[in-house]
Amino acid sequence: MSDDKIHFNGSHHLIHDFKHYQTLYQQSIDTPDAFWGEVGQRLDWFSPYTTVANAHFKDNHEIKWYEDGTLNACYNCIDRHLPDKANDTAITWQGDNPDTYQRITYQALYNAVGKFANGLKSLGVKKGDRVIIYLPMIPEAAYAMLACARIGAVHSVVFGGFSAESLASRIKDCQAAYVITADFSTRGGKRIPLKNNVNKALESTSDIVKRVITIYTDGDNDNNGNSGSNSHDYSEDIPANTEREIAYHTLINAQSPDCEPAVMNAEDPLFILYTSGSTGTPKGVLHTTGGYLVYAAYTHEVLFDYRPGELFWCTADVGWITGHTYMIYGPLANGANTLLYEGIPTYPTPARFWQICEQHRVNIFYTAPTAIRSLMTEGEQYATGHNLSSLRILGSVGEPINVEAWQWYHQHIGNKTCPIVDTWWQTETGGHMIAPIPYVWDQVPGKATLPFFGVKPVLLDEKGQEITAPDHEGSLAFKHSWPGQMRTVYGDHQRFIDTYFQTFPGYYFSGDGAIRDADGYIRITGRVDDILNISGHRMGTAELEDAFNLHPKVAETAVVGYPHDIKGQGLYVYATLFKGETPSDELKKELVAWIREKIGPIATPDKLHFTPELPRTRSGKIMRRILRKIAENDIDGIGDVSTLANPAIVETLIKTRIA
Ligand code: 6R9
Repeated sequence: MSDDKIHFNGSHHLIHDFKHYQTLYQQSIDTPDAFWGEVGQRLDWFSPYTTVANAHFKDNHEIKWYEDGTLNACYNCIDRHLPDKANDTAITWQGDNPDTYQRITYQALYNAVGKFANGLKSLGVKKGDRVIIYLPMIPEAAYAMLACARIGAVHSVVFGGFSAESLASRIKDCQAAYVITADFSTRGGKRIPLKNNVNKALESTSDIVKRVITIYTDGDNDNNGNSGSNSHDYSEDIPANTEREIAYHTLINAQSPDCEPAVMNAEDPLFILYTSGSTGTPKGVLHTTGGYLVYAAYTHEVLFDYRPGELFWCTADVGWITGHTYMIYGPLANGANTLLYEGIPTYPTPARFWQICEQHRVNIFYTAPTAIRSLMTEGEQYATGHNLSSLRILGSVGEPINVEAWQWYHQHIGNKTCPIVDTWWQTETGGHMIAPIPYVWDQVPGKATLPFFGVKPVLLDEKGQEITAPDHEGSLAFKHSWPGQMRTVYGDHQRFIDTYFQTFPGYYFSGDGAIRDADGYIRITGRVDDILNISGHRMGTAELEDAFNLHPKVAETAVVGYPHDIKGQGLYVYATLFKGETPSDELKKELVAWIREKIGPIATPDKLHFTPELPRTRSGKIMRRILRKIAENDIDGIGDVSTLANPAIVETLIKTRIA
């Protein structure tokens, strides 16, 4: 069945029309080496590659692209633009405070990154060392990532909303001897202490972490691109171990801005980013240098139709893959002007996003459906009160966009003239996989539509057979590698194989379900595994349950998602207690505080349901399907429960369901 399509007037600067896309797409599938060999030329290589793809979805599951080429990601994001763009803005930084912003030119970026890189070197950071970056959305977050890339250190950015314990587990997993942080994060007018979390994390990682670099943020960002007075007396804030601690401004003060970029092999690691899986602790998704950067830059240019001089704003936090690929690496590799916003969508008012779009004349705006839905409930008057005429392209990422949110975005933000690029991809894929190329084909609200070049999606049935008939839902998998694909789970290649290639041998399995219409347009239906997507944040139910179960009063938990108007999915937690413990509002509060400390505020349950037991099969397996139905209030959908070991509990759960 085909839906009504929406047409946007305009033309793409690279892809002339649909036929052109089809021709290029076919080439990219039939002759990937030729196709990606040419695309790879968009980067500057120190020594050229002579091979392109060497990737296997079987046997050793080794994925290599451009494997004998050498390059440096930071050089590609900065140095090579200097001859033409030294005085062009690379980063437009907008502070949480509406009066505070900076325009950082490519030259200023070069200087800041070079000093930081030399500073890191002076502390002993070497090629291959892991560096944890735990920072708010300040320019130094970009400097830190690029400085690592410059010297070949492997950064791992940890989202500032994660707790001390989450931070510690990541430090341990990748054995990071260096941590870069800030005293505070400022969001919505409030200062949230970050360094305190680092101090707490250090209690269990002091044998691993050698140096901690702290950026003191108070009042040192002004509107002239001058960041960093050195007036802060940091001695009072710093706990005992002064040998380990160093203030950022002290570190970079006397450094030269010139730092020779390290010569990296295309397959040398660029970064590790932790993401939730359906089992166990978060996985360290490893991306390497050459393929990732080619893919980031190319998808950024094609899918946003990015043109020189335009201002591109991706609202994601730097702690997520979207912040890596479409706030930092993609745009800067393309010599773009990329906007970094420190604050939240609703401060000082729900007009903030639109006020920033107007103030800085944003051309391309990329955000998550959850943000659109929450601003939608505030009313369109916040948007209509601003001049949004600079906007040309809109984007969506992180979760399926519902038709209502799509229409609101289209009408009130895009003035019905801006294509909406609904981009489906994952931390693991490095960049966009399925999304409409703006102007090149007509769109259907809620459909990510067609694959990007080189991407061969298939829908598989339970037996692993490819579904070719239209309008049948299946598991979304991919037949061939693409340059931006993750290479391994850091330190655990077997986990990489088990997670992504075991369900359907020979394919990369995404964990998502999808349905394809007669035009080949794909609509993503959501995760088919035990991963939740709360406000576009990925969370594994197993990881959450493990954290709850550590609480001394909790015997067992089962965490499921249910449809939530704004967050997409809400978090419903069923908990059983140890004998002698009684459910109470007090205990509820205790458990909420517990999970916020174990994982972070993003894991705060929406509903917490105490129950004497969980429904189980005779073999003892928790019946999550039933728990999901109850959470969704789909009581009719529960079906037959007579085969359960304890069928009576279902009735009790329905009666005590948290509405
Ligand atoms: C980039 C990012 C990945 C999961 C993915 C899927 C969901 C992302 C989507 C989407 C429908 C879209 N997802 N984009 N679902 N439409 N346009 O979000 O990475 O945090 O790893 O999440 O997010 O379920 O599998 P990540």
